[in-house]
Amino acid sequence: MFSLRNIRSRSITVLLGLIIAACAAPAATGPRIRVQDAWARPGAMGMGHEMEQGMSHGRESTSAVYFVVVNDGDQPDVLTGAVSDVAERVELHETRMEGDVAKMQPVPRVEIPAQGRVEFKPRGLHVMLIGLKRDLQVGETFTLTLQFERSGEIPVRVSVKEMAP
Ligand SMILES: [Cu+2]
Repeated sequence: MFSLRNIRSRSITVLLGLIIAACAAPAATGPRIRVQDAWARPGAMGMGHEMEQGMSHGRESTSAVYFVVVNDGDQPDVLTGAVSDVAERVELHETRMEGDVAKMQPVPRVEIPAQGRVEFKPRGLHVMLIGLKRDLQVGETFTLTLQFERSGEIPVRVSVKEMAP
């Protein structure tokens, strides 16, 4: 027989079912960025430093930072810039070969694909530190803050070391 009690208990069952379904739904979507193996070349303040196969930024002291950006998320993100206390300016650069000559050029943004990784490495993408405010000596560390379109600012600990042979 049809009863009020029956309806109520059925609607509670439906409600419980909805709650359980909501809890079992996949976690929030979006990029999940982490940065690995950050290192920089040594550099001396106030001294032009030959970079990237004889390239230099005039008489300004420079260094370059390399790392791997990993995105474990299911959506892409974009690296749009970086800042650091150790340099006047920080730019995203890419080295390209034009014949036998390595040329650096600024890149405005670097997309990090979903479930993907992008490697910043010598003769490729790098973060350029221009106008060093202090010497960067082998064995030291400093902080570079990477700016992502969606993930915001991510501080990265960078070790200064000589380029691997
Ligand atoms: Cu550069």
